[in-house]
Amino acid sequence: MAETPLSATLARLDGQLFIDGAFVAGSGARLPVENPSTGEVIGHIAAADHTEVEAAVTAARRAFRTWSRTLPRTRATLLHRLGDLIAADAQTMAQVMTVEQGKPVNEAKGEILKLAEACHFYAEEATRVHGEIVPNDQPGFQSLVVREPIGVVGAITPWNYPAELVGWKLCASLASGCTIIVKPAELTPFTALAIADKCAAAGIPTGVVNVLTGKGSQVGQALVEHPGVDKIAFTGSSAVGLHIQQSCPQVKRLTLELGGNCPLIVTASADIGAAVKGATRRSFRNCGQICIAINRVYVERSVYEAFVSQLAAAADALTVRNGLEHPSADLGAMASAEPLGKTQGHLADALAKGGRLAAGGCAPEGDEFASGHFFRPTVVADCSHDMKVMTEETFGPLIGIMPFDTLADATRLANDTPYGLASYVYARDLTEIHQLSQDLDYGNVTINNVDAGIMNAPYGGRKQSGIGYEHGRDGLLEYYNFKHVRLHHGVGH
Ligand code: TAP
Repeated sequence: MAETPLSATLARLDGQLFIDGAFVAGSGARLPVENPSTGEVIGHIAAADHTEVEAAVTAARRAFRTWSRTLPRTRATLLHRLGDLIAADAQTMAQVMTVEQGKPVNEAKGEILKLAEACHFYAEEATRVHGEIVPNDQPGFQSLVVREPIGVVGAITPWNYPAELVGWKLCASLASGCTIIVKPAELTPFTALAIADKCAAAGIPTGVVNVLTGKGSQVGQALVEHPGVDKIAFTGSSAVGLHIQQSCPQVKRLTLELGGNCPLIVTASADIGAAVKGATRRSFRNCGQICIAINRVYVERSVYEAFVSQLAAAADALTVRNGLEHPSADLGAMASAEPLGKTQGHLADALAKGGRLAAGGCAPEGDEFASGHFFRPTVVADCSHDMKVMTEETFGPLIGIMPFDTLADATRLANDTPYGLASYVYARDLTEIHQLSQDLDYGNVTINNVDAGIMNAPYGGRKQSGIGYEHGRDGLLEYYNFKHVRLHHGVGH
């Protein structure tokens, strides 16, 4: 078969680790990586062993000495170059993502281009981080508060956004002067390795960026426990986030971006068409495998049936296809059998407890779908809070809906969760809007839109959804320590 840019890229990255500026064939066990649309093995990752983890940490520590002192302007130039190289190769990088993760190529390309944008955003922020001069209580003293990069970052990432969730940590590290070791999800290693390839091409100095593949419980855990890693930047499930926090043997900086169970409230004052459009996008994009996916909807009773029927029709209209062969499909395959099984379980639970199936509920029919992890976008109405779909993160193309009578009821139900990542409101009444933006106990509240994560605003969760922020100036500051320099100069005595 003729070699394509996709097959050439996969062949080049197969079984590789990226340590100290070079790709090296890993010496540990090979683990297969499957295309979730077909079940075909597209390559293997090497499970990094103890020696390889040590080599990456040593390289990152050594590189930190010079990278942390490199002028911000120089780091910014390299980040801009990285953004340009990623954008220039977006099509092939998107195809790599599609064959390991399942999302359609056009959606994957959008993610790659957002990664390129993040490089440019952080490049500009890099030159604007400044300290403070703090008033003193005696004459003759000056207090400077300076910001210094933390050190070596261990970045542990999930499979749902294989480029952006690596990218935010990578860009913040590069901008701040930290060095980084990325441990991507086992399901989606090749996107991370392709990003490392671009870092090398951009001229980012050796050792500043490293990628170790392998199992989270071994390679990820080794980074968590390593005294040479100064900060863990983790995105993933709340269970693993808690485990990382509890198993870290040294005091270490942590940012934990964890799971969600995100509600949407639609009041009778809302533009129902806009609410349906927003719910369709934020529930089913990437097959619902988004930490900020709308999992559950509370609709004021007078507009409840209209909302249910319009959302069901919108869900039925979405196309589900193999995302490599059909780049513009709405949904591709789910990333693996695990989220698909959880989705089916939550659906069965809801239907057994009295939920009404309004759309979907099964895999699409046809040979194209026989070997992949496909599922139709699914809407269940008449739900209650004894159902998993309303109380647990499904992480699949399933949404539960229930009616409410008072705003206080809707708010109570929306906050009835250990999570606090994102919440959504559609309403046009100004009092309702102010009330809900005040009362919803979430790190993100979006009103009459469903895009919580913009690059220049802090993005993070509360409660079991995490600690710390990514994006924006606040996200970048997570990669710095403060230092107070109190200087006695004697002037003014
Ligand atoms: P997890 O199972 O938690 O895995 C995330 C990463 O942690 C993977 O790289 C995994 O490696 C690694 N890992 C597993 N056990 C580990 C351990 N003991 N020590 C160190 N690392 C370990 O999550 P997932 O299933 O990939 O992703 C879905 C979850 O991520 C959802 O809950 C979703 O809400 C959350 N998420 C949150 C956000 C934000 S911004 N809050 C964004 C996206 C996703 P392996 O792949 O090898 O298991």
